Amino acid sequence: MTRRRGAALLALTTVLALAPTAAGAAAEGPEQIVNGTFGTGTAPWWSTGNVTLTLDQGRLCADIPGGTVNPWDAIIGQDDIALVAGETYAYSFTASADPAKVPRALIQLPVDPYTQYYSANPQLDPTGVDHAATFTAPVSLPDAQVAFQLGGSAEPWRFCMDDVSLKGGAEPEVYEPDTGPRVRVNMVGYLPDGPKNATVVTTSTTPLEWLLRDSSGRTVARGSGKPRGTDASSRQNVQTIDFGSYARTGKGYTLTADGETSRPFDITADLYSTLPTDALKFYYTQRSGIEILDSLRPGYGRPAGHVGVAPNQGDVLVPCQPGVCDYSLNVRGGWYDAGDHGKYVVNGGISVHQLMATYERNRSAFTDRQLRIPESGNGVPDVLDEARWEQEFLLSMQVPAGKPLAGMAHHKIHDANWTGLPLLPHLDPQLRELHPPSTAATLNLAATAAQAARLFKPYDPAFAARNLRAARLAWAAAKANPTRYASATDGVGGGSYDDNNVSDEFYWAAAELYLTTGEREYRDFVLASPHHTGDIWRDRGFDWGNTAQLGRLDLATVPNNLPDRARVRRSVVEGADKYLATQRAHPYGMPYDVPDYDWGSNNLVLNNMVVMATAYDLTGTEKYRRAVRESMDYLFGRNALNQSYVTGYGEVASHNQHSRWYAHQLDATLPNPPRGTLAGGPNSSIQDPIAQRLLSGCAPQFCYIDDIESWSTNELTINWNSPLVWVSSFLTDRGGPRCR
Ligand code: 9MR
Repeated sequence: MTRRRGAALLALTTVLALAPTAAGAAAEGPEQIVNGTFGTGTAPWWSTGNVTLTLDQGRLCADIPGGTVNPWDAIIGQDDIALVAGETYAYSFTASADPAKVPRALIQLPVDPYTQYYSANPQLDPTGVDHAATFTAPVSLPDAQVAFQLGGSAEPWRFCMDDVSLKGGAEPEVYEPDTGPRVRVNMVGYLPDGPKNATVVTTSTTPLEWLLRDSSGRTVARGSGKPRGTDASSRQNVQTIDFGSYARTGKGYTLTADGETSRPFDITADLYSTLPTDALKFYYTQRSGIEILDSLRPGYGRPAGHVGVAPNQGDVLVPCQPGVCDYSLNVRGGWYDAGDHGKYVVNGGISVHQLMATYERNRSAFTDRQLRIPESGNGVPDVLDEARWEQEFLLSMQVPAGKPLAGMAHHKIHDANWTGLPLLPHLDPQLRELHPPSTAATLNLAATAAQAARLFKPYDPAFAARNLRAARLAWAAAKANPTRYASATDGVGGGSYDDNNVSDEFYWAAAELYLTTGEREYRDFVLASPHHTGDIWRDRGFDWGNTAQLGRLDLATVPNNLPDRARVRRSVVEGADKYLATQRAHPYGMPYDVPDYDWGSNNLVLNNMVVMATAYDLTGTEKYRRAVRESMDYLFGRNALNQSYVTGYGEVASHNQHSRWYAHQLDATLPNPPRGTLAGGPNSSIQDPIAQRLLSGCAPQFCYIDDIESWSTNELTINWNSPLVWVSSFLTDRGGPRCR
């Protein structure tokens, strides 16, 4: 935690003076930092050659040069710090930056792979801030390194620090999320004719009485809760409340049980009316290669990123990684994947597919001028314009004719090294590189280009034809190179998106090519694929690495002449029945129940909802629509953390998602993510340092923190907003089932 100097410092000092024997203080270990107060010069602190250490009024100060690329291009550090595994340390320092900067404060392994045991991005300003935190060392090490990484700034600046201290014997930081009232509801609200369920965290095992009150406090309904025992996903004893018989619209209802009153919610038919456009608008501000106009997105305007203007080194003429190819490609445009500046064909594929699929499901809901994007007014539905921005990028990643592996697609393009936060796209100084072509990327291109070919045909036949040519070429190239897998170790400067089984991508691509062309080759491939008949409805849902479901869903819903089409349609309903059963058994009403939550669990919840929604479209059976509606409650607050995972929706909602440009938490001049941005959500594996520090041992639903540093639980991503787009469009659909 970091505090401004001044009043806060005084308060901190006073507390320590009044409570010298507080818990933890008695066992305080010896000081591990040598000369952290700079009373005896600057030794043993060291710096990189471009930084000269000086003493200034009893502090260590240094002028940090501008124009460096990486955070580690300018470092001040101290070596040989002993750490003991399992020991909890109190780490603190005061530091200033003029002008204000966000450097990296690390305690780490001093050699490659520089494993970080503590990492923070303190926001420093000219007056100085106090930084204090505890962490538990995961390993014993005689020679850990305390480092301040100060590089990566275009302009020079001055850094000063004092009172650097590291002491063992600290009490582990106990992180208690503020979960508010124990009655958990969909904070946004409920549909008048929809299901209405809530969950109460309680010690009671006998049915609790509940009261529904309107905004004037009048009780309008009452009933008894249903004891549900201990929920494994939260390790809480819970009861559920079903108040679905109440259907009168209104604002500011509350639900009371066990002496607790829920956050207020509405009952209204237009509950989700703004969600489809908000979720879709997310994509414009993720765009690379184009200026984001403040006139279209007030507060979000920014210069074009990666258009070959320094300090950017891309994306107009991007070379391959050394030894991968002898050409450069213009891969300008597309969407940034997430909070990083990478662009990945596999993940771009499912994202653009789901946007196009949302349109394909219900074309009438999508119009021109709907999203306020630069293309609005061109006569094409805005959702297709937005999809085209990505699809053009995917096409540009195809290996050109005459080159080795022509027709395949490069797996990804991103920075040669990871960059720090915050960093606006146009300020990214890193070298951009194309990574080797992969079969998975090639099949993502084949699938989306085939789909684009049929959807763009009425608007731009030339673009449609270009897509179809690219899709056929990609298909043939993938068939010729069926096992070129992206490497799991290719994760420096960008995510690896590795996948060693591409039989599902083959199936999806064949399905899209068949739906567009009706040709025998693709039909035969579909019919022979094990994914065509196997049970592909995983408990964990589908995602960028599991794409057979995309093919199956489209074969069930997009008109075609498959001989076994009725069976395909039935199979989707079977998948939906499975998720429905999961939801019924789950006291938080989730259609996702696994012992350990995956990275981006919220998108898996949403994708399971897509399957149930499609079953409604196929059958018109109300229980599937109800199941989708109830699942939304989880995302909007009926959960263990009592929060919404969509920015701007619900009284308490994620808003500090990990992003280099919506980095308001680190730099108050930058915005939070736009309304309608989905957070990845609880992730049992908690891979990032802040989650490891604060959430260790978490029950699945608690493995989440709305902090910008938590890239493994709280990122935003194009493939997580895409099922939100699909589902929210379904939820606002007034036309009844779509594909009967
Ligand atoms: O969403 C991806 C998740 O399924 C993987 O397990 C994880 C590790 O490879 O990567 C996630 O994707 C990240 C990507 O690698 C880089 N951009 C941000 C993505 C979301 O965190």
